[in-house]
Formats: sequence, C-alpha cells, structure tokens
Amino acid sequence: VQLTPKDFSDLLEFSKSLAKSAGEVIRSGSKAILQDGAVDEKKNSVDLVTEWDVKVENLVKGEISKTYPDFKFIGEESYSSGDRPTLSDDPTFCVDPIDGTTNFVHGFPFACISIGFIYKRQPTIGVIYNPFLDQLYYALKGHGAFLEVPGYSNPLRLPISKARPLESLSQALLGVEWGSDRRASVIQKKANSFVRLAGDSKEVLGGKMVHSLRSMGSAALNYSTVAQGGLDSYWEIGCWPWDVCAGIVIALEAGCYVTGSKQYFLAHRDEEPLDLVDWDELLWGRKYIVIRAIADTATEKGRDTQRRLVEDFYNTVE
Ligand code: 2AM
Ligand code: CA
Ligand code: CA
Ligand code: CA
Repeated sequence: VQLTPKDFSDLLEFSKSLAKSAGEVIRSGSKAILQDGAVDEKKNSVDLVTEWDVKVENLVKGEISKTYPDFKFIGEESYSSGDRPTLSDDPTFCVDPIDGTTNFVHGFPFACISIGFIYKRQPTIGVIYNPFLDQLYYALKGHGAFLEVPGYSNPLRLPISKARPLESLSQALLGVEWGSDRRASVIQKKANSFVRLAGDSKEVLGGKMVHSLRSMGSAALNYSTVAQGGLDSYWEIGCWPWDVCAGIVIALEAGCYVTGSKQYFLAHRDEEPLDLVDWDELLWGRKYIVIRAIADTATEKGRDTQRRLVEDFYNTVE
C-alpha cells in the first residue's frame, strides 16, 4: 500500500479524534470503577485488566476497521486473546487501549490511550492522550511532536522546556517503573539498579547520583514526558510494542534518542537514516532507554557525549 502525504495527515487527524473519544470512555470507566470496583486479576495480583481495557480496545479496533478496513491491528487485549499479527510492510495500527491500568483502577490520574501507526515497518504516527489531564501528545514522522493542553489555544511544540545540556546522567530526572513481573529475583535486580542510579555508589557515575527517580505508572506517558522535557530519560525492561510505538514517534520527533536492547543501538531522527534502524528489534526487543538529546546533537562532540550517556546507563543498570 502506497500512502500519500494527505493520507498521513488524515491518519493523524483520525488517530487524534479516536484517542479523544476513547479517552471519554476511559474517563467514564474510571468513574464507574471507582464506584463499584470491578477489576480482574490477569496473571497475578498486580497484573490488572478491567472490562474497560477490552471495551476501549474494541471501540478503537472497530473504528479503525470501519475507516481503514485493509490495515492491520496490533493491540494489547487482542494479543492477549491470541490475535497476534506479526510486523510486516502492511500499514498497521499498534494500540494500547489503557496504558497505566493500575493507575486507572486506583484513580491516580496518569493513564492514557496510546495509538501508534506503523508504515513499512517504521513507527510513523504517535498519539497519546491522558483523559484525566486532557493532555494530547502527537507526532507525525518528519513533522515534529506537539502537545495540546488546556490553557493554550495553540499546540505546543515539544520539547517545551529549553533543554539545558545534559552532560551526565547525574543531572537527570529519570523515569523508572516496577513493572508487572514481581518475582522476587526480578524485582531485586531492578531495585539494585535503582540503588546504583539514585545512590552515591563509588563505582558508578563517578560517585554521583541521578537527581531523582520517578514512577508514573505508564510507559507511554514516560515517553511523552521525556519528549516534553519533564523527564530527562526513561529506562524500562519488559514493555511491549503497544506500550512504546506511539511514544517512539513522539520522542524521536522531539529530538530524543531511543535505544533498543542491543547495546548502544541508537535511533535519532537526525542521525543514521531511520530506515536503517532495526524496527523489529526496537519494537519487540522489550528493553528501552529513551533519553533527551543534549543541546548540540548537530556536532560530533555532542553526539559522542550522547553515546557516553547511554553507555553510562548500560554500565549502571543491571
Ligand atoms: P499497562 O498499564 O498497559 O499494563 C507500568 O510499569 C507500565 O508498564 C505500564 O505502562 C504498563 O502497561 C507497562 N507494563 C505492562 N506489563 C509490563 C511488563 N511485563 N514489563 C514492563 N512494563 C509493563
Ligand atoms: Ca496490561
Ligand atoms: Ca501498556
Ligand atoms: Ca494496557
């Protein structure tokens, strides 16, 4: 399928409006759930899924198949129920109906719908909508990343904050998550990494420590917050394509670096041509670092610093 620039801007508008209507459902679901508390435990007591995850996914999937009947669909709940298309050259939507289900269940206002669109294997459109804060993040490859937020009549271009150069991880406010795999051995390893990042261990970061760690409870919102400039980096193990697809586009368009699980494998919109990036690896590798680019990505020295930051990361975390 050959798509034109007009098709892409239509797809972006379609995805934004779909995210808004899905957001309405998420908000009414939250109201209902906080009143009568209907929650299923999926694999264990922390892997929650609600009837709303499924409802929202069905709504989104239905609207997509009405408007774009030939496009493929990857979604968390469809995947869970055995509908598992592999990545191909076909135009493909990649959707998490509710990212941050635990927050959604608790009424902690950081949950969102994440709609990614993949074209020729490459994440191309990203829309992330937090209906509790009415924040709509979106990006189309090659056209920048934006945030629509109450109080501003025009979309804000990301990053919002004038980035101070990040020269060491020790200057970072860093997003991390506990995840849903709570086997003691897994959590111990994560906690060790948190200690190495946040503590003054002599052997890492030259005895320095990151400014602090934050857990927002939503992978997609971690990505969009790094893109915005509110976090300097987000490190995660275990995410799925629907957690990161939209976020990857938004972060890249905001000038961030994104890495997959292969050491030092970096994607940045102004460096290696993005069609050389191993997108299967980036989407399915399950290990991610997204990091705000330092100010001078235009220079080789700046890019070296950037690589060193990522290297520091790999040397610090387990
Ligand atoms: P969910 O709310 O859609 O389940 C919380 O740590 C964040 O990680 C959420 O975005 C959550 O998505 C996502 N997540 C879910 N399962 C995960 C896993 N096994 N490993 C890492 N992150 C996961
Ligand atoms: Ca889930
Ligand atoms: Ca998710
Ligand atoms: Ca989800």
